[in-house]
Amino acid sequence: MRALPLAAYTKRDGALNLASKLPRYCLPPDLGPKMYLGFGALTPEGRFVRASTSERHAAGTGLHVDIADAVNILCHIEPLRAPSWAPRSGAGGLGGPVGTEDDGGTQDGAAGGPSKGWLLGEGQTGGAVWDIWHADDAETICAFLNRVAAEKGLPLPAHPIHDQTFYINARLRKRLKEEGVVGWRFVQRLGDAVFIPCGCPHQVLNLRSCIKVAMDFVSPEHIARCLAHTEQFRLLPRGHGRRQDTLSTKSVLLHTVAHALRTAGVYVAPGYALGPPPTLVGGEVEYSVEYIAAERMKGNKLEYNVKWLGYEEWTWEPARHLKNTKALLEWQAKKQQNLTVPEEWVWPVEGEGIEVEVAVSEDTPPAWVGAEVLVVLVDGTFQARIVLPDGSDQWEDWFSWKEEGKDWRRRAQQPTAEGAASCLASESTHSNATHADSSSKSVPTTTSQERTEGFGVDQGPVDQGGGPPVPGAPPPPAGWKWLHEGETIEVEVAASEDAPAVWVTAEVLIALIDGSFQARIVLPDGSDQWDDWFSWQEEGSDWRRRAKREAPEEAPEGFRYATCPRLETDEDYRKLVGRKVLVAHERKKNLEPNWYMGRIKLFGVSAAWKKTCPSANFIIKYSKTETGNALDGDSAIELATHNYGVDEWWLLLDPLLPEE
Ligand SMILES: O=C(O)CCC(=O)C(=O)O
Repeated sequence: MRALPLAAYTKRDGALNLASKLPRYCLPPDLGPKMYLGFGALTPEGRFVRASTSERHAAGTGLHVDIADAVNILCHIEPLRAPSWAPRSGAGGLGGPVGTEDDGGTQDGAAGGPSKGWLLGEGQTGGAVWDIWHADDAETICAFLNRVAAEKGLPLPAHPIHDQTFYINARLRKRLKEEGVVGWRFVQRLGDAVFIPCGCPHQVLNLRSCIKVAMDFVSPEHIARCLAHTEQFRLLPRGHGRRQDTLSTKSVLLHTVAHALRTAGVYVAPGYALGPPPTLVGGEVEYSVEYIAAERMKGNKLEYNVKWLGYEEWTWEPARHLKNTKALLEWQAKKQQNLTVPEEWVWPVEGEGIEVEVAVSEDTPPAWVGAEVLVVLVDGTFQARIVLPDGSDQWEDWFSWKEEGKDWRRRAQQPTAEGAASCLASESTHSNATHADSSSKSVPTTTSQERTEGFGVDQGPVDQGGGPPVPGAPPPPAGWKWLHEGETIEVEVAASEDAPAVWVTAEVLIALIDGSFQARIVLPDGSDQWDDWFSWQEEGSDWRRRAKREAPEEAPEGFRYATCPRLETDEDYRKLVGRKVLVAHERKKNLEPNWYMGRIKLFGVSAAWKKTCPSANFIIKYSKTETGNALDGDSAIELATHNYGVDEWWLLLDPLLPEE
């Protein structure tokens, strides 16, 4: 791997390999190296072997595209050898079910003039014949192969390239050329490195038995194609072998942007920052824990918030990752000391301004700088964001009630509500919570009910932020199903005082051990989003779990699931009219949550329909016979690529062909 050409791109930590920008807390994508053990297809007489299906597959790789860029090196070749099985005279049986390399090889560009023995000649020195087409030709090739399949009476493939069942032989290449699509055909010899840009359809035929080693990478030039292919793979039908995001493309992109901003001197939240590389201990990658800052229950598992040495970031780690560490012992000792928060202590609340003591460098004396409380935990610890007064840096750190007056202190004067019109609501709620009379009981005086009202759930998306958890709130009863971070739920929201409340989806951001949690609510039309806190007691009233919506394994009788077509222009959308769909419905008064079949009736919906579904763009017609009497008539819905899929909202159906 040290000898890879263009190391800046191809090496795992290459500066131009965007996959290298993923921080260590992300699951690394599988970039290889991978090995292709190829079986030689050519006999010394220049014929193709007749072989079993599995041997034919080993003799090459059918037409496909890869989700990343790749470099492929031919490391070993075997001499041409007469096979123990019968050689096929003239025609050969290579490739997938449609194409076969049946003319002994025709060089592209040779205008139909087959150069007899060309492959044999190449077979003396070469290992494998490659065909690569330009990524821009992929769509034309797809359409072409669909036609070829139809001509042969074969069922339409889910995707003619991603299925990897075609080999484009000389005859098909000639037809493709007549349609203006010409690829590159070349022979890979021992030691040759072939670069395959992401998105380029390619196929390989091994002339001799050989070993190739390939490594994937993500070049800045092709990240857009990687994203487009991730999306194409996502839209493939359930069970399709390529329906995976093996590259974590969006994470790669996100961290690349964060890396670029950071390099340019722009502040990037610590979660996106890269730190120094880890050390290798006994062959295992190890990072050093600087200290533990907090703990929480995630589901029924204990997790610690860890500050990593050399990184400006914390991550939540399962307890088992910290077994026997000094940091854990220190944390447990600290917890012991911190255990009881004094009754009279005034709890800080999320969003509150405090001051913390900071020394900007070793030579400067410590100074008090402003900080904002981010998360408060029930043990009296809290996380705060510290911003240097000149704006040159900001970071997050944890503090405890014990450190008040030493490491942090309350602001002498809280900012007045008049100063920040846009924050009026949250300021006033904060003052409910923080300005409890310090002579009386000092825990925040808001109840979870007050919190909810104060932050606008049920009253519309007017306020940003949300109240903190309430220390001492009763924990959920045994058997209550804990929410986990990242889970999707639904919360009740009214867009204005007159509008009826509707359920919209929200994502759980932080789940605390008292059963309260913070969720991010995003309006369906994308016009607004905000975070809010909920408690376990509010389940069923202010929030509910999302009904499970996994499409049935089998499409309705007489149909099969189709791949989502490109949906970009109005024309693309209009083409859907008349097609059958399976649509997920949530529980309604007389309707069981289920997937129901309907027909796409109309593209474009009236304002009246928009009231029932603001993002709707289609009308679906349901019939009693097709929905088991559950639905009848028209319904508005948004049909788009982002909500297409077996665990999303809709799936297209194609009627089965007679032979399927
Ligand atoms: O060598 C082969 O059989 C296939 C190689 C290939 O398709 C790749 O590296 O992407």
